[in-house]
Amino acid sequence: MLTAEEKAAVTGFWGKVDVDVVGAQALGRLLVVYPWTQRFFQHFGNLSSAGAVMNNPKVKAHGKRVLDAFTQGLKHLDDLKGAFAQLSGLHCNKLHVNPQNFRLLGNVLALVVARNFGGQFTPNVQALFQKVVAGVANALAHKYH
Ligand code: HEG
Repeated sequence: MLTAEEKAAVTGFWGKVDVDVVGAQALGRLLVVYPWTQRFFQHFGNLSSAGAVMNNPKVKAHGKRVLDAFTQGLKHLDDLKGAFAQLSGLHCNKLHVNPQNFRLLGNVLALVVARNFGGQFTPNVQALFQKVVAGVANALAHKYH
């Protein structure tokens, strides 16, 4: 999917990203901008307004968890399907998350990263990052049946 040089550019950039902050913001914004995604997180408590979502500690913690898994996946850019096979099965069989949502999250993530790391998120890295989030979304959707 990516050359060795491209992989180094993406992972080098990602190393500068504060995963806790970006994860919390990305999941929060997903829930605010695409409110139907809240149905999967009813048990997270107060999601009644944008402010409530963005400050919800469970949203923050889960955003970090999601991005930690995403970060792990970046170590396997040549085998994203293998890296995300188990999580794909879980999201399909147990969580029943529509895989379209992985693409939405990927887009929101790119926006949040651009906002927080604009200067370093050069057009070259942005293009590579788009490929990576698309690859991750694809891999997470792979075990759906
Ligand atoms: Mg998912 C749980 C990763 C997108 C809804 N997600 C999890 C877990 C991980 C994870 C690591 C914990 C699994 C476990 O319990 O062992 N999620 C993950 C990634 C991505 C993603 C890497 C995309 C990059 N998830 C995603 C999206 C939705 C969603 C888009 C819904 C809109 N995930 C979801 C739910 C749970 C997890 C509802 C269970 C949360 C809980 O009840 O604690």
